[in-house]
Amino acid sequence: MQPNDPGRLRKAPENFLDADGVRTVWREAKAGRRDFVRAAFAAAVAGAGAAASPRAVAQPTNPVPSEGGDANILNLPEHSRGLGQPVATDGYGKPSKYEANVQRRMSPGLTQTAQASVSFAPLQSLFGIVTPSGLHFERHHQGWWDVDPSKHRLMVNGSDEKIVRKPMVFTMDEVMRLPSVSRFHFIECGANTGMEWGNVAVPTAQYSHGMLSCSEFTGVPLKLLLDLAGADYKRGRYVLAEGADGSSMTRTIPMEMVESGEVLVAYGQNGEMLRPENGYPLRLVVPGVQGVSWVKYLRRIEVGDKPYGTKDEVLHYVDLMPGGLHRQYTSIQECKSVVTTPSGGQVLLDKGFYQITGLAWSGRGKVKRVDVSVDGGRNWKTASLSQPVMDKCLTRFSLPWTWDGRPALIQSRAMDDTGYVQPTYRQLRAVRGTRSIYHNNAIQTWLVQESGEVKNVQLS
Ligand SMILES: Nc1nc2c(c(=O)[nH]1)N[C@H]1C(S)=C(S)[C@@H](COP(=O)(O)O)O[C@H]1N2
Ligand SMILES: [Mo]
Repeated sequence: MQPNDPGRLRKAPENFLDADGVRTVWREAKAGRRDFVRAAFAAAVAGAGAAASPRAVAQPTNPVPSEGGDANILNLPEHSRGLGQPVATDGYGKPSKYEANVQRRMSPGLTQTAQASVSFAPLQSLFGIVTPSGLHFERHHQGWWDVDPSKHRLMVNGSDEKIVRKPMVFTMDEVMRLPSVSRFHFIECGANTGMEWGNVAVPTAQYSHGMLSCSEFTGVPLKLLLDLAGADYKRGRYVLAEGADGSSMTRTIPMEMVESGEVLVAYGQNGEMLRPENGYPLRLVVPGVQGVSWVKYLRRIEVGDKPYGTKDEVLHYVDLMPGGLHRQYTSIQECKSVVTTPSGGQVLLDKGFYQITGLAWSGRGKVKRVDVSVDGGRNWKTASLSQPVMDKCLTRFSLPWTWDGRPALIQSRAMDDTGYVQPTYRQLRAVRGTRSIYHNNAIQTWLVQESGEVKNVQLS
């Protein structure tokens, strides 16, 4: 479609604000001030350099230069006249300085400590489905390490001598000599969107949904390592994965997942080695399963005949249900989606054309369909899905929309190839109550106000 009335959009405030600015947005969002975005933008415009300011983003594109002319097209800029820079000799490329505010960020809404342990990916600033490695979200239970790969070892053993006949210790070189596969998968922390359970309207998609990332992972199927070590798949129905950091991160993985060939012992992420924050030099990739099972700095796999019931399974990552029951061992990330544009913190500057776009995913398979509503779920239109649509991977959806300038309630609702449909908050709370932290996959609503400002709201 050829949009002949292009609407103009300001990006989320994170793109323009420094850390202090983000904290201000947060405080004002929490205080419920309707005009917090406007205030933040005033500050941002005053503070930012010309090229990075929202004004630059909002430049109208006139077919004919207006009276007096647009200096930016009439005058040859310096970079068209002089000699550019020689090849970048610092050995590793960086984003443009004008993109410096596209950052993963700690949530100013969480308790700030010297040892911050979560950062969120800036979903509202990203295109396609792959998260650049430097913007991948982080969650560290005991801080991150840059582990020396020449000293790193992976041990494969059994809970007794018979369950793994030939326990083995692999060096990185040995792991990397084996036949490898590369696959695109999302990773989502089970606590992603956790604050919304308590109806805390975090201001942007970064903080509501940013414990989510997607990469091409390269590694060896765990099944291959277990085969080499002579695992007994009749008795050995579970594996325990252990990380080499101080958090004693240990999780039970059912053997069916391993036998399917999906679980990877990965060293590659987006074409290069894993980043230290993401588990360098080795991490487990458990497609569809909540992030905590993707053990980083992976150093040991034990095969056993029953679930291990480790601290991160019985004490943590447990959901309090209505009636006081605890829900345990819920590891799969159910079908979910979020609109990233327009999303909280962004501002629509004009009526007219916008491309509504966002991300959908399911821990059970492929995204089959995404519907989008601009009236809070009364009417739905089916969005188009960008190809390829992959298994347990982020899927980009989009729908053209003409904003008439009146308030709109924007939602997306994903369905996966099992037929499961993403629930509303009302449906989710009817089953799960209000006291959970984990596994919130409810439909997200963004309110576009008449002013064009977009806010995080929940429909009851
Ligand atoms: N060894 C180890 N593995 C770990 C963790 C950890 O703290 N230590 N955190 C887990 C949690 S809770 C999540 S959500 C993911 C986060 O992965 P990322 O930091 O690469 O985004 O790693 C998981 N694996
Ligand atoms: Mo997590």
